[in-house]
Amino acid sequence: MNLLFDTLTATARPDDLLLERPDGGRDLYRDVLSLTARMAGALVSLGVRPGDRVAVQVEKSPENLYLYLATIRAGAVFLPLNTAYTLAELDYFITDAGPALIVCDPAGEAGVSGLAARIGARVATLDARGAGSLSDLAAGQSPEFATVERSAQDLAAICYTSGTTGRSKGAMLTHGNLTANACTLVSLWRFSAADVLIHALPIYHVHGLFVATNVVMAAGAAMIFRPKFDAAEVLSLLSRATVLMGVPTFYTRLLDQPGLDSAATVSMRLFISGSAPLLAETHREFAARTGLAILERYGMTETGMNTSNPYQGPRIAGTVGLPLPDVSLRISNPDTGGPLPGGEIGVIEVKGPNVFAGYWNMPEKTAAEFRPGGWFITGDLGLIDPAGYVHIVGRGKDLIISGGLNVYPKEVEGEIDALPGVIESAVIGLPHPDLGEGVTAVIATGGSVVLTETAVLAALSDRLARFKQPRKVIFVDDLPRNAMGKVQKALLRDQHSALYRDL
Ligand code: MLC
Ligand code: AMP
Repeated sequence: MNLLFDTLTATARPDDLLLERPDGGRDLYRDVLSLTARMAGALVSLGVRPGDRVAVQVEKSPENLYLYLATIRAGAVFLPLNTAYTLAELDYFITDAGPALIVCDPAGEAGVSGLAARIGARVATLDARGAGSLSDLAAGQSPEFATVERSAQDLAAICYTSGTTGRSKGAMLTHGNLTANACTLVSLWRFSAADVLIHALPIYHVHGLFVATNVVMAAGAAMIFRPKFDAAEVLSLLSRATVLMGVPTFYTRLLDQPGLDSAATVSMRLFISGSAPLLAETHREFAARTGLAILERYGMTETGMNTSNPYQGPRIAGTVGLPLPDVSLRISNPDTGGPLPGGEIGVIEVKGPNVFAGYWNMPEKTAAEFRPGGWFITGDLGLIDPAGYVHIVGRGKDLIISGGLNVYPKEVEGEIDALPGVIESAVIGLPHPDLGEGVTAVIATGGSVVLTETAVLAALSDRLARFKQPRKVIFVDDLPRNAMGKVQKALLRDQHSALYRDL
């Protein structure tokens, strides 16, 4: 058996709908079997063997999803990459992961081929409409494929997640991790074959790729598959759907739609939010407009989902709910790892079948992020209240979350500090009405200002993905430091907290 692929295709009947395509076409579960067979055949003909990595940086399309499923079916390891990454960023992931095959957009083929040649990888293409050399090759393959045997410990995916220091780390997710989390969520969130999910998230991160599609498929449910989030369009789709999964920005943008009310959401049974903190105010406004309480959950690339507000029972604004039934969660002293009594703030640690198998090629980093007994240190700060609900109160890690995407200040600071005229920089996240946090650079120039915001942003444009680039740049003579000489980011955040207030 192939644990993940079999789990994702076991529930539905062949004639059930899997997805409505962006052009209105309908793909049934039966099509999934033949399309992924052809795609898996194409992978094998390109030299992909079980255990090989298949790196994928392509626009969202049903074919991109089938490529994920075909990779799993062929026993290989899926490695999704944000489409916003520049070639400079891609270089690191490709070199680190050593994929056998890189699938990219035809527009990026020339650049990617240069990287691929260095490591001896093959290249195939797939565009936003699902066309390209990979689809051409798949079209000539058999609609039958002998699915490769895979069990719980085998790798299914590597998802890169940036580190607080140093370079990104590839979180190794196994068949067991993804299957356990999907099955737990199907039952907790009461998914059934009758559900229709509006899928408007990207599929290069765990939220859109695993939480959304694995849960839908494990339940034999359907999805309306959109290339990206558009609030007006999602509003118009609500009457044909039952569930939406999104980051908080989805909900603040939906609230800006005058048509969002209880009539518009009458067929919806569940709105789920995660990947970044949902403001209690957004939760309340949404409930007031629609009569429905958004269900907030908490997860990470390394762990999938860890906690969720209940399906039945109070969904409490500002909390991420209770640990999932098969996840153990504790709060520890960040320095010693010692247990803290209920109600005290410490670092959140988790353990369970959802927790990843370690970082690709980084045994020391892996060891450093686990406590004895297999507890994974999330780096998030939180507490457990008397009712057992987990509250996230901050981050021990220096991380900015913009529109649900993680930005590590150190990476941005490294690029800025290399620019002429910069003495040093501090990159901080400031409250942003649309993105949750806006990436902001504070640059010390020692008083001799020759740099402009435009020049800084232009210099970063081919170095960093757009979502990592500062929304605003502030120039100062010097950065504030504490007695230990450490830059006082909290002070900078306080000083500039209103920067985006009037957007
Ligand atoms: C796009 N841009 C962003 C951005 N997304 N900038 C900052 N932060 C973001 N998240 C850029 C665009 O390139 C564009 O650049 C400009 O901002 C405005 O674009 P937009 O049209 O307003 O953005 P849009 O395409 O609508 O995207 C916003 C978004 C999207 C929030 C809908 O980013 C999104 O779908 N986010 C979800 C991310 C996600 O799936 N996270 C899950 C990670 S998994 P320009 O140059 O044109 O101005 C995880 C674990 C867990 O965290 O628990 O789930
Ligand atoms: P990623 O590395 O992209 O997987 O991001 C995981 C991080 O997102 C977590 O460690 C948290 O800091 C944050 N996160 C995810 N869900 C929530 C949530 N509901 N509330 C607050 N933070 C969240």
